[in-house]
Parts: sequence; structure tokens; C-alpha cells
Amino acid sequence: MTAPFTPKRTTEDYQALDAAHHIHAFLDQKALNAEGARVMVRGQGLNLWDNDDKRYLDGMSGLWCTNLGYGRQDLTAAATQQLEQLPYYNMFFHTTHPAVIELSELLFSLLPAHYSHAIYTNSGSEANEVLIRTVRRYWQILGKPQKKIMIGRWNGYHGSTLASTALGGMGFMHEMGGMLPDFAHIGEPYWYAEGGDLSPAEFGLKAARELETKILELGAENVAAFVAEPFQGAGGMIFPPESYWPEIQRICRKYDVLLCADEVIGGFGRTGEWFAHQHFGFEPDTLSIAKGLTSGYIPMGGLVLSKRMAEVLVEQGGVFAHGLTYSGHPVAAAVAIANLKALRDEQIVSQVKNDTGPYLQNALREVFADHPLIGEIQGTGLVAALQFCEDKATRKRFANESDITWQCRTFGFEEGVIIRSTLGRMIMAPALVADHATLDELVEKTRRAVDRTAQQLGLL
Ligand code: PXG
Repeated sequence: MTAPFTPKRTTEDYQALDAAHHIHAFLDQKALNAEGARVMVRGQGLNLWDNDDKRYLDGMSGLWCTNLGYGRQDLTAAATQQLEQLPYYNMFFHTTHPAVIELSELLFSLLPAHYSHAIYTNSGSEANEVLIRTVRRYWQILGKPQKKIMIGRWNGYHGSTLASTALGGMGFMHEMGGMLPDFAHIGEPYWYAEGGDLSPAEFGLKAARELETKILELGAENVAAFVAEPFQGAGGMIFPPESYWPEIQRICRKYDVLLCADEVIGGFGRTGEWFAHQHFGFEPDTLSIAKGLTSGYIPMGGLVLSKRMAEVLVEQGGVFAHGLTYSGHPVAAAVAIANLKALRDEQIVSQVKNDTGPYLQNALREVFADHPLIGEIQGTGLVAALQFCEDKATRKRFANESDITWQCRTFGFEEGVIIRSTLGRMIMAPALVADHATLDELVEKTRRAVDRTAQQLGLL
């Protein structure tokens, strides 16, 4: 355990200074300032403590990233050693360094064999920026420069930089100056909300075939790639029906459109497989990675390329005019190596698949299957969503569902658990090192938050 923590300033002081200097993510700043941000000061395992020493069980792995939990000495030691030996060097002008080389050797030993090359970044947004440029360059080299439209999905999330915002499907982000030409979107495979009378399998095919319609509308000769999260994260933890991904893959192959998986959330063990596309059984041409690559201890992301794409870029491409100062940063690479070794050598990914994942999924279904507020429970491994509904029989959703899930999240904080609210769903994605007792605590505290929400609505 870490030493007892002595706050340096009062929470009120921190909050006042925070309000004076920061624009926070995705929030009404004025409203936040009136309320005061929670000041988090330390973490251990899945536990976080705020400045007043209140403990929270972190059911979201930070922002879907602290896959190994907090307080890992092996990751700290890896960073310290690398900082002492070589805190910075780069991959420009004919140089490289051992940390990034060894990271790639390890990463590609964990990936399916048809991937061979990586371009490293500092974040998931940057990974997707690199994706867009790499895909366009790939088609240029092959003599098809007009193939540059990227198709994403409504409510997909691929980052907050300009092009990743345009690629994502958050309408309210597009409206704030976040749209660009040559991006298009299709619907999300959200059966609960949009499936109507169709079975999930029928709806999965229908949702996938929207891609074919969109490709034909735009002209296959103009479409570069389809990009999506294997399961949608920030947009509500939507698991597509099983029929969805095979059909998407068939359509991409038929029209010579690259299939790009955003694995920023799904990668590195979340579903019980190393990568989420393996859970859903399809074979993307590229993978965008970040978050769990370093368990969030230090920023790092990247774009993984199939051999087929890498061969074109390397053998036929000449100069690819692209590079970031911190691509493959040695300290980030050293932390990523320690992180991947721990996930592999402590059998954490297989434990999620065979033990803790099924344990959490069963517990959630036992507790919430008959709950009046919960219409659907989705998830696998250590990621799950609870769909809120007004009427279970008809799958009717509340008109003000975002307000209701936000209230549930607030109750969660009061109960000492951090779970995420999205449109009409509550999401959890605890660190992959969670044991049964911690998962019991997560489910029990979530139950209390959901019950309090249901009581407020007069449903319990
Ligand atoms: N792709 C996906 C699938 C993501 O979830 C990004 C790209 C962008 O990564 P960076 O590292 O640039 O943030 C993300 C990020 C949430 C939440 O509340 C999700 C993300 C970020 C912040 C909050 O669900 N995902």
C-alpha cells in the first residue's frame, strides 16, 4: 500500500484554482465551476481516493485505460529506468532506439500474424488522424487517389482532434465546427433502440447493409475505408448482433474498401481476447490502439497495419511525409512493454475470458434480469452495459434518458462507485485485475445506485 496521504491544499482551494484555469472536457464549464470538480489524489488496485480521503471503486478503469489498475510498481520501475537511461530519442532522420523496437517485437507476438507494422502516436485521437492519412496515402500509391472518403458510424467515437471528430459520429461535436469533407456515416447497430420487430440477427444484417447502400451512393471508387469500434464505447457500449461483423467484412471485401477497427477501448484484454475484433471474429486491415497499451500510466497510441498495407507503403510508397516528435517515445514504450508483459505473463487476459469475465456477466444478469428499470444487459469479459427502459415489454425508452442515467451516476458516486452514464445506458469497464470480491462490490454498489434511481422514478 502507498503511504498515508496528506492533502497539500483543501479541496475548496483546489476547486477554486481548477475553476480559474481549466476548460474541462465535454462539460458546461460554468455549471461545473458552481459545483466544484472532484479532486482525485491517489489510487491503488481498483480504488481511488479523493482529497477528503473518500474511497471510490473505479468501475471504469479511469477512462477505459487503467487495465492493470493503479499502483503497479513494475510499470513505475520501467518508466524510471528508461528515464535514467535515455529519456528521449526519436525515429526521425535514420535513428531508432531499443525500447520501441522491443515494444514492437512484443506487440506483434501478441497480434494475429497478418499484422506487421506500427506507427506510434501519443493518443487514440492521433492514432485515428494517422489512420486517415495512411489510408489515403495507401490508395494514392495504388493509383486510386480519388478513393478517400472515410465512412464511420453515427454515435461512433474516434477522438477529439478535427479529423477524428469528423470520422466519429457525434452530431453535437460536428455542430461545433467538427465536420470536414470526405467523411460519411451510417447508423449504429443498436438493436434495443432501433431493431423494431426484427430479431437481433435480422437487425444486424440490416444495419450492416446500410454500409453497402452508402458505398453505392458514394461510388465504391471514392470510398477508402469503413472505420468502427468493434463494440461501441463512448456512444453507449453497444454490442452489435453476431450477424453484423461478418456481413460488414463481406461488403468491405466486395467493394475493395479497407476495414479499420478502432481498438482504443476494446484492445488489450477488455473482452477476454487480446483484441475485440477477435471476439467478434473479423479481420480488420488496420487497428487503432491507445489506452490499455500502457494501462494509461503514460500516453501512447498507435496504428497497426496489416502486412498487405505495410508492403504497399514500404515497397512502393517512397517517402511517407508524416512524423510526430514523440512517436515511439522511449519512456512510453518501456511502460508499454512492462504492461504487455504483465498482461501476458500473469495470464490476465485469459483470466478475464475464463474466470472474472463470466463471473461479472453472470452476477449482473442475476441481479438485474428482473429489475424494472433494466431492459437489456450487454457485454462480455470485463465490459458491460445496463440499458434503462420505461417499459420492458415494448423496449420503450425514457424521453429524458440521459438525465436519468446521469442521476444514476451521481448516486453511484455517493455509494462510492464510479460507473459511466451514456445516453440511456450505464456502463462499467473495471480494471482487468479485478478479483471476485471486487466485482461483487462493483455489482452491489451499482445495484444500490440503480435502485435509488428506480425509487426516484417510482418504479421500486
Ligand atoms: N477511439 C476510441 C474508440 C475511443 O474511445 C479515442 C479513440 C480517442 O482517444 P484519446 O486518447 O485521444 O482520448 C477514444 C477515447 C468516455 C470516454 O467517457 C471515452 C474516450 C475518451 C474519453 C472519455 O467514454 N475514448
